[in-house]
Amino acid sequence: MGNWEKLKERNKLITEEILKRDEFVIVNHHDADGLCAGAIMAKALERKGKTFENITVKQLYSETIQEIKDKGKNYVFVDFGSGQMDLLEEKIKENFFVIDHHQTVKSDYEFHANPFLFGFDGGKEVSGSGMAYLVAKEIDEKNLDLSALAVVGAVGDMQEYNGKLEGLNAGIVEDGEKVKVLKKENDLRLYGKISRPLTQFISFSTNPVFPGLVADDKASAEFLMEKGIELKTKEKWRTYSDLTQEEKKNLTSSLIIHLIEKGCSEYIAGKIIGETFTLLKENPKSPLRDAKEFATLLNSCGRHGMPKVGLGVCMGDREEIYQKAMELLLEHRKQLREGITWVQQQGLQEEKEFYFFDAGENIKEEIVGIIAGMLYGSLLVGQNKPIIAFAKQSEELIKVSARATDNLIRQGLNLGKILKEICFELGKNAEGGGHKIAAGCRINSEQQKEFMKKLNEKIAIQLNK
Ligand SMILES: [Mn+2]
Repeated sequence: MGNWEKLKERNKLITEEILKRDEFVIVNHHDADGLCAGAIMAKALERKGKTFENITVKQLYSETIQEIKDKGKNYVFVDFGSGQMDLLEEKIKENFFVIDHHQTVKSDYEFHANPFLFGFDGGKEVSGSGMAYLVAKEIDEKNLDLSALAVVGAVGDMQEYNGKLEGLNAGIVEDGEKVKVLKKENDLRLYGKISRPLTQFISFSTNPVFPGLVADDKASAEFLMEKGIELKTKEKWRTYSDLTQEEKKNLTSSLIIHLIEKGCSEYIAGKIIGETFTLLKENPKSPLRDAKEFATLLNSCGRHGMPKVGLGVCMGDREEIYQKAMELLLEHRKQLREGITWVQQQGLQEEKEFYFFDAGENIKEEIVGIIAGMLYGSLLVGQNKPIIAFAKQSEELIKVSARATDNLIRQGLNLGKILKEICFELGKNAEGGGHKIAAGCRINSEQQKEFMKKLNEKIAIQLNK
């Protein structure tokens, strides 16, 4: 069990120190959670009249720290930093704060907030943006409205184990309900409830993929009509959000039955229902209304080199920057579909202890991890081994993304720890780490074979084989 008093004490200490200082550089990760964390920190500082700038980076590699270390006076690292405490202390001395939820290296540094230091599980109880939110709440009670962004970050980091947000995340949801920025419901958890016509809602679904209906609008339309669900009202295509309660129930149970009939386990099929989070201040027709779609929109910005667009949306722009984000969202969905299709055509390869695919230059390194995660929903792979994805990062470097299932974690798997260890053993430019269930690193191209060999060994040890 986590010690909330001690974590709160740490957040207070950080808050007091932040309020004494000015001229901040907020350094955040480029995924949805990182952007939300960066925006929460920015809002909290802005509301206190502090000056700041945001820097978004793909990863906190040692040369990244070197590059940014003279950009400002005080640094707040959000959604990463815990795995690099030694480097930060060496290069930035005491002019920095780390607010993170990834697994941490040993450090006694004072201005470091991380759930693992206080007995909470940063893999599922709180995200990077959740941690930033808890500090923002210490900075000012008025910041309760930022809980909506913290929930977007948690959903973006896929923290809804067993279909719901638990632990510190659940408290953040309560804050959001209290100040009426959030509504929690039990509902279907597919992407595009607001933004996609019903047929595409089913045929485009990648998490999970519906066998026999995937990428087939005609089959999806027939499936819907068989269930008595009208596709159109007058001339307008209906979306899931347009359906009556009765129709929603009917569609949900039909989809679950369809998955089970096609050989999907009841556990996986059941996962399409769970908690969903509505952002009450957003336009009902906007993808920002749903936390999952908001997170996908942010990933589209950050992971495709446009983090400023994502941050702009988080900070409140609903005009030009928002329009740009909507364009990026379309492109992102297209690249994910192409990536999944590519892996489906190539087939996954199987090692003793893991599945893998090597995308080379066929899938961008920024989204290869998302695609690896989606594969568990695709029925292409069993749930019994982690999935490893390789993609080319540069001439010399390969990006590695690793994903696992809840079940493997319960059996003792810890991908973040394994990748960190292997990188340490490989040396050279190999660096990485992360969560038990999702982690990443980079290695030199010629290290790939050795990497796979070590990976087989270490997974077997953790799973007691
Ligand atoms: Mn995160």
